[in-house]
Amino acid sequence: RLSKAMETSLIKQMTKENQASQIYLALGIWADTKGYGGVSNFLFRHAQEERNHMIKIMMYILERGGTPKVEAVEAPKVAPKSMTDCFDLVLKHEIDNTNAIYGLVNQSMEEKDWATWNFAQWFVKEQIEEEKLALDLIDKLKIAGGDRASDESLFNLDKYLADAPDEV
Ligand code: OFO
Repeated sequence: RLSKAMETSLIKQMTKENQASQIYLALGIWADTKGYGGVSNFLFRHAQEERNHMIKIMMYILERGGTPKVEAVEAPKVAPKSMTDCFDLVLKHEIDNTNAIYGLVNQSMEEKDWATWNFAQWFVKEQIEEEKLALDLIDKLKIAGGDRASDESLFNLDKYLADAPDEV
């Protein structure tokens, strides 16, 4: 059974995933209004993924005899100045989330809650993927010419992201 402290931390992480989902939606809206339908489609799909992460934690809390809570999330304050800025925000956000996951791993070790430790490993692995994805985006944009990329290369990047396969 989950300790009260662990239940609280897991609920906090649920909220963080929900917040992440909103941030990706906001970034996706920004990309769409700038005419990058492929990037926005990619970000919207990622928003869905973050929501799935929230649900995954919710189900785990229930499974372990705890009571999850759906908390309020702040309206995302993201206003990218450029595509580079947009992708930098994605990376910064994912690094911040990785740190939060490490916090859960530390707590589970301190409490010798091996079930939660095991559960959190899925997220540790997922964060490797998510950071890699964000770094890839930044690299691809750099290759395309960064903020001075030609319309054609941004068009190609946009198309590439529209077709990028979904992850878990
Ligand atoms: Fe983007 O990550 Fe959830 O956990």
